[in-house]
Amino acid sequence: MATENSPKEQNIESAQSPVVTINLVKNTGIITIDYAPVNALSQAVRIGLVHAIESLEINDDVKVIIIRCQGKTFIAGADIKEFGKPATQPYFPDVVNTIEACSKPVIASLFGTSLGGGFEVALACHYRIAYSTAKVGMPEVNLGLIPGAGGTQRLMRILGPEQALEMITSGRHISVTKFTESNLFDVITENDLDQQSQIFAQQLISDNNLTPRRVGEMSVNSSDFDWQAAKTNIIKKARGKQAPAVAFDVLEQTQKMNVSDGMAYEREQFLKLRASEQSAALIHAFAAEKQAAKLNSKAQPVEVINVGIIGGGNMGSGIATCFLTANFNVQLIEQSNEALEAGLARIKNNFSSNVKRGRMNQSAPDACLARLNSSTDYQSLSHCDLVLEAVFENIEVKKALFQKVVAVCKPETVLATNTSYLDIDEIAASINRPEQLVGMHFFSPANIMKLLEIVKADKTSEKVIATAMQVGKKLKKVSVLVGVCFGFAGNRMYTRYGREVQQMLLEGAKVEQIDNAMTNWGMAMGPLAVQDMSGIDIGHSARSAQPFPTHDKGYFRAAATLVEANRLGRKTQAGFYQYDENGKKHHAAEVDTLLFEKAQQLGIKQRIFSDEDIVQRALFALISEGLALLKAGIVQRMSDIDAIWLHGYGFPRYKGGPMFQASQIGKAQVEQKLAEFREEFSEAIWPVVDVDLLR
Ligand code: T1G
Repeated sequence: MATENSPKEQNIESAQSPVVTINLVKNTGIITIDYAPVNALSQAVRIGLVHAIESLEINDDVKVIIIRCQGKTFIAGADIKEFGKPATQPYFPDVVNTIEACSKPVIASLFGTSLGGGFEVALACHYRIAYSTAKVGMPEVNLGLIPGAGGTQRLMRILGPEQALEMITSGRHISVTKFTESNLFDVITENDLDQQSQIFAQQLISDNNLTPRRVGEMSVNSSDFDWQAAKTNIIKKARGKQAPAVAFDVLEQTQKMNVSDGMAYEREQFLKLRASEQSAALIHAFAAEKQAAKLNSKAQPVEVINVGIIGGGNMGSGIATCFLTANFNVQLIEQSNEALEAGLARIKNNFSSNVKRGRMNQSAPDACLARLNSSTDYQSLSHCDLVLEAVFENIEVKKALFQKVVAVCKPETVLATNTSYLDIDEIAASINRPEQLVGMHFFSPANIMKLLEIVKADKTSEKVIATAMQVGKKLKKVSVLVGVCFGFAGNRMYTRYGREVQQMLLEGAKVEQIDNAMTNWGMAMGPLAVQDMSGIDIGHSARSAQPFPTHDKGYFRAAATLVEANRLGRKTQAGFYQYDENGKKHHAAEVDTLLFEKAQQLGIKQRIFSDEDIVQRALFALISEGLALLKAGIVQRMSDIDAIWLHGYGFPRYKGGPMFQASQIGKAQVEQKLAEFREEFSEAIWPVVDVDLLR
């Protein structure tokens, strides 16, 4: 936060590090960290900080020290780019201890997001001043870690074990204004932060209040805290993640220790987690998301302000909700006034549910809805920079619709289709500006799911791709660029995964066994419960529009059998499971019989499955299809597939994604397992793939 009052009076010395500088202003030594993009604690920053503290400590002109940052945020944590490399000195806990041990008061000036190691620096300072919009958090659990430089110790001392555990095990970023009841911040200000920090420093000097106030010297007040209840709750919420339970253990074990013993225990546990597969997977997931947003081209996006959305059904209204939330103006189009009313009602309902679930504050929907217009007339799209269709999946309907759109829109309007399976090249070929058409494939519910596949058709221009990616970023989606094929990247892999699940049902695996094996492994939902939820007939009719693969006699026959028996899923209270009037699912004996009979009829041999057999079949189907997609250039990079699976299909983040799993298993073993499946089920079903693409 560079302001007019940024300290620039007297540069007393240039620090050893180019990213940390020291200035002297009226007996305050001001340390400025300037390391874009987020002032992460790289080795250069750590060296600079230690040097700055040490040199200001021995400078007799300095009475108080302020640590501040340049750019858009205070320190956002350890430098994730250094993870996986050998640790370098000065080690971060030593840096933090040097700050706390300083004999002169040190003030931290917080703005933006002070996270992880950044928040630990602030906790080691003797005073904390925060800008009112600042947030703080310990997001280490999201990387499979716990705070590694005294964060567990100092936070527990300031906030008590309950709040500290909540922050550390949830990883949430919390507004500083939520801490007005605690001693975490000395000042929370809406005024110029540098000026306020200076005023605070001058007050300390004029009061001669120059003895550092160290959090590390406080004791922990945990007398009436119910550790056992907290543990049960944390383990339940962790759903397979290790780090929250380790964080709990560290706080519980160290509550009576002094800070240095507590930090030693914390460090020991931190280093164990650093070496864990879960942490590697979660760090991979973080990098995969950032990487997915990067395009190879230098094309500049066009600015999008006005967005037309055609179709106000579940998908269209969800998409409209996203755009409105992200400050775009939306023009909603429907075929009739009744359909329009229903679409508007869905959008309003999405906003009410956002408020109800605490995702939005009470007044936010009104501002969003004020940017929404609606019409049945395509002419009202004439001013739109982007027009996106979300009508039902019929290529002729979509082609006719885009004819009407191009007749009224500007030549530079970006045209987007939200199809899940249709051939975008064919739609593009039907209009006179194919370079303007792109796929923007949202996942249902569109206002909740983070994934957005940006589909590049043959003729889509780079500018249009860049625009779609930028729009995705503004919508706060994880946008991944993919090419055209049946189902694009995500649904093509999902089809392969579903195929194996269906096949296993015919080979004798039971519905509950498959779902439990997959959810115990970490998938958010079992694949068969998912099908019941979305409607078994939906996938069935999409598949029926394609030629049936003649080499594959069991191809989705389980689903077809259920559709024939009118077991369509939750909507008929009968699918792979039976549903009671409260929507609770139960075993469906009829399904066992139907599937057994179908298997007999098809001549498919029955076998006993272990949970591991089930997981391996499903996972290797994903790996195999992922490698095929990479080879065909449908995705740019292996990690893009992981980003897709983490955000669109409930793949456990702590397992990194299917391709990360493949890398962990290793090329040789992947090759061998795929060969075994090929041997058993034929090359047509388990084709040869290029395992060398694995990194
Ligand atoms: N290290 C290195 N680079 C980082 C980074 C970090 N910690 N955080 C963000 N970046 C890069 C990011 O890759 C991107 O780069 C750019 O900054 C902008 O990010 C010892 C163990 C800070 C809230 O987990 O939550 O401290 O893609 O696009 O939406 O206990 O990034 O432009 O090349 O996300 O404004 C704890 C993770 C580490 C913070 C900014 N810290 N980062 O969000 O921009 S562990 C974190 C974030 C730790 C100690 C431990 C967000 C953000 P590029 P962005 P944004």
